[in-house]
Amino acid sequence: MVVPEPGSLQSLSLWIGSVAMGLAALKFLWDGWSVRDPETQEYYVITIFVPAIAAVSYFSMATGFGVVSFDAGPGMGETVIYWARYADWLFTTPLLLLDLCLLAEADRNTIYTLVGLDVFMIGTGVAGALAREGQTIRVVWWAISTGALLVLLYLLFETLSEQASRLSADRASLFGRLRNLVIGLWLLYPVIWILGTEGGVELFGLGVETALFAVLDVAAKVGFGALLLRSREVWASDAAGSAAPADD
Ligand code: RET
Repeated sequence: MVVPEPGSLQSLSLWIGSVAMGLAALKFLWDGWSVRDPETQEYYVITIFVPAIAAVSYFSMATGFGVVSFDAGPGMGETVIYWARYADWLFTTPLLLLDLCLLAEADRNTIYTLVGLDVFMIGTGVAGALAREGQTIRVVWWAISTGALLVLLYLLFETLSEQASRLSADRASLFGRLRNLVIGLWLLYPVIWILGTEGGVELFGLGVETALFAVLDVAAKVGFGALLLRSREVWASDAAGSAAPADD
């Protein structure tokens, strides 16, 4: 077990991440509590689980359970890996995609393809993170994972956007904003990974890397969720008898 040193940038980022995610989950839960319209509830159920899962993942990393240290082989040496992030991403990234797909009224095959690519991306990413065969093999895993990300983002941009263009102007525009947020933020993950300690380039250390991932995670989960749920009138407008918007 490798407990991040109390007071270090790593430890601070993880504790702040955990509290921020926990508070966001509670806020979304609070806002969604009185919702009765099933379609609206669907977005709340999905979106509440995203920060809730992240909160426990961050807690596990801050307390030393979600982190391992091992000899990663040639070009790497002793390496500290926060494996709990991948457990978090494995569940939360498909949930975020599901939100986008619901909003775009995507067909089932598009949903399966996106979720499949996403699980493939996180799966190959964790293989790279836990690889002990040295830096070259890690870079190969990274390239495979990044390939899946690029195809996934292309599908968001093409297929899903095409399906969203048939929606009302308001809904299509909200979809466009959320989609751009996803494309912009998700592309930064492989960059941090390869330039940081996982890829072995070590342009910055584990402290900076942990802080950068924390900022990205909060933006990609809480920023995304808040924007989606705040725009409830856009997707709940045609749902009969939908509850009044929550007080913010
Ligand atoms: C990894 C491994 C290296 C290659 C790629 C990766 C992509 C990760 C992504 C994560 C997104 C996480 C989100 C979390 C919070 O909500 C796994 C770093 C491509 C895109 C959005």
